[in-house]
Amino acid sequence: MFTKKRIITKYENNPVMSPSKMPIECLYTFNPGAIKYKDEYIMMMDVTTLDDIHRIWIARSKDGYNFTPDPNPPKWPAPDPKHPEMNTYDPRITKFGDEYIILYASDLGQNECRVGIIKTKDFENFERVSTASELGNRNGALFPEKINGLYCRLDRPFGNEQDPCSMWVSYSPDLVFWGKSEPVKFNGKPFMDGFKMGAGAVPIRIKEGWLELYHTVSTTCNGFIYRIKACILDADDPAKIIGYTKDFLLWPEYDYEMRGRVANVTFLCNAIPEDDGTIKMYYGAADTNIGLATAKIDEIVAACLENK
Ligand code: BMA
Repeated sequence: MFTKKRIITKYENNPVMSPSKMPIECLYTFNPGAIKYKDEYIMMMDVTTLDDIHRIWIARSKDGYNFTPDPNPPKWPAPDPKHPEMNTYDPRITKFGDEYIILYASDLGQNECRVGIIKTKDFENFERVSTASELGNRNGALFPEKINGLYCRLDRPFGNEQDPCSMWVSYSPDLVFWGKSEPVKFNGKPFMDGFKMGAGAVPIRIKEGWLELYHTVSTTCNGFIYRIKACILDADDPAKIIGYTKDFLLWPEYDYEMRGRVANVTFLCNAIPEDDGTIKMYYGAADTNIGLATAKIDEIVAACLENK
């Protein structure tokens, strides 16, 4: 059956953030981690400065639609000298107890990437947790609670960005040492959706397990297209997919999503649950802008359960 209507609605005044809204000249503003903190929406964006370095920069909003970037980027905790980093991007924010733990891509170049981990209590002061794990990993998304006594994250081990790679689950006793890694599976087999795929949003606890909005990449004659789908992961064994959406939920269709640093990209790092059962998604568009999209959690869950 064909889905009759789209589940995700894009905000009519998108994009909510673009390079022209920044207090400095910059190349791109995209792929934010996003969360509600006190009475504000916080976005930790990838702001690529004129030297082509990807830096994390915070923007804040009272209403979730109008964002004001901070005058300066946050003071970023120094990396371990053994694992220097140049670019920092794709931050995913997890509220864990009274702390916010941020997993991000820490790289020295496109194919030299690790998952870096920092934390904050106030989005003003940040502290390093671990410089980074093993080389050749990205798209780290920490679950908001321990699973079977261990920290748990989604990640995406990869060799070369041009090669197929998929979503894995890894565990840690201390957020520093990671192991027990295994690919996410559907019906007992490693799950692959598209040419390559990886975590999008930090998983959200629902009664059926964990809702995960992931990115899936298709190839075309003109390059990759990044689109968003969703799956439900088992509550106690998150390497097990219970069901996933057959249809794409979010895809590039407007100019601000189709033209920019990398054309045809919609990319997600967090989805923010609201009290009315909806989620807000601040998504990167063409690696250049940030759009806002909303959806009802129940409708996404139902679409996942149609395909078990
Ligand atoms: C991925 C990440 C994202 C980016 C996407 C498309 O590998 O680097 O930051 O949005 O590629 O370029």
